[in-house]
Amino acid sequence: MGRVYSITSPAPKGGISYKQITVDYENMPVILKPIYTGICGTDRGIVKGSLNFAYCPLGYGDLALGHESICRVISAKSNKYGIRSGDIVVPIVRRPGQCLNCITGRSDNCSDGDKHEAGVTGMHGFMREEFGDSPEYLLKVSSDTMKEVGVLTEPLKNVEKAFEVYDLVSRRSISTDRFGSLSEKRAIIIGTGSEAFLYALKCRDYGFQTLITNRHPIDDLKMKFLDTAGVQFFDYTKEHRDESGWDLVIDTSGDPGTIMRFLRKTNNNGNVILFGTNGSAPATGIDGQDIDHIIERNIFLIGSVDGARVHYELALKDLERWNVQYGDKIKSLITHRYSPDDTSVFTKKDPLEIKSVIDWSK
Ligand code: DN4
Ligand code: BGC
Ligand code: ZN
Ligand code: ZN
Repeated sequence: MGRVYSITSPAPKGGISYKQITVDYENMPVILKPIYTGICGTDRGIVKGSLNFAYCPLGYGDLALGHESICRVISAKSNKYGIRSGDIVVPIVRRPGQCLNCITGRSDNCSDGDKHEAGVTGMHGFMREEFGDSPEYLLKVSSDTMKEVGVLTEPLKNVEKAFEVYDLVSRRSISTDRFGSLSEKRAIIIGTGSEAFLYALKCRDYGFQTLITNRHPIDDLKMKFLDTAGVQFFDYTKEHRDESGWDLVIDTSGDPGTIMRFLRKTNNNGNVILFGTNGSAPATGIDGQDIDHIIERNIFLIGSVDGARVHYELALKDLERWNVQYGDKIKSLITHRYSPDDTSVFTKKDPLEIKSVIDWSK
């Protein structure tokens, strides 16, 4: 069975444990061994007990964690998806229920909530020495160069999905500038975690003037990375860079007060993507003027979660392209590598972290 990161009673109690839980997988058609599993705000939120939507699989009092991973196929029964022993794959997190969106391949837009997510909602995750899966939920990674940065496929697929929604809603008006581009349009990303960095790269691909902000300064390594990508950082508690307003606001903090601060400076026909989730964030006040501002300026609020297979595919393509465009820099997004024996990564976040991964070869 080997090592499994699991937690008991995800919410409201929370708390990481490191024990052997028995999950039968031997009869599954594909057996996988993780190469890397990534850690993000969702894992830490579950461990802290602040994500009330997390729950254990039916019949279990524990949940094996892990939804971001890149794995080696140890063995595979013959299948029509071309998954073979030795392949490198990224497993899909969300598993469909019975609603129309789910049965048509868009469980990211599940209509009744009756889906499951590995390591999050009712399904054991990938932070296990070995686990089993069905081939239809595995995405083959063809190039060996993606073995490392491929672990970013899962977090990036969320960004791809959010931009699919952005593409749809931004068509309601002319969203480009006088040159027909976005070079005079301004995007702001709230938060400086791994998802925020991926959003920043995507905003640059779109051609936005891209800024990223937090309530404290960030270290030189992060600054250097942002500099390479042409993204500006500012600490909003010290500086104001909102004189000409925002055309796109992307929140990864989940903090209502901070969201409102930037929403109040959103331009006509602006879009606000709400992405960060933090059930323990404090309440904030919204008054009539805020509502008027949203209405009179045609501001569109987008809530976006998860992504479908198509977004995993887009994410892989973007990572391959960025790997060429930014060279080794893209690898530097993975700042920390932990041994599976070290559970501290779930409760502490090193200020220098962009993406922490567990290296299962350790
Ligand atoms: P993360 O690394 O915890 O990033 C959150 C960022 O927000 C950190 O840089 C925080 O800074 C920053 N932050 C917190 N409060 C504030 C504030 N008041 N003002 C400015 N910045 C603030 O998490 P992540 O990058 O892995 O994910 C971002 C969020 O998206 C998390 O809440 C996830 O649960 C959520 N998420 C949603 C989806 C989805 O909808 C997918 C993946 C993640 P500091 O506290 O670290 O200094 O599909
Ligand atoms: C995952 C998504 C998932 C979301 C909410 C995120 O960390 O990337 O696939 O839908 O958490 O559970
Ligand atoms: Zn994640
Ligand atoms: Zn559904």
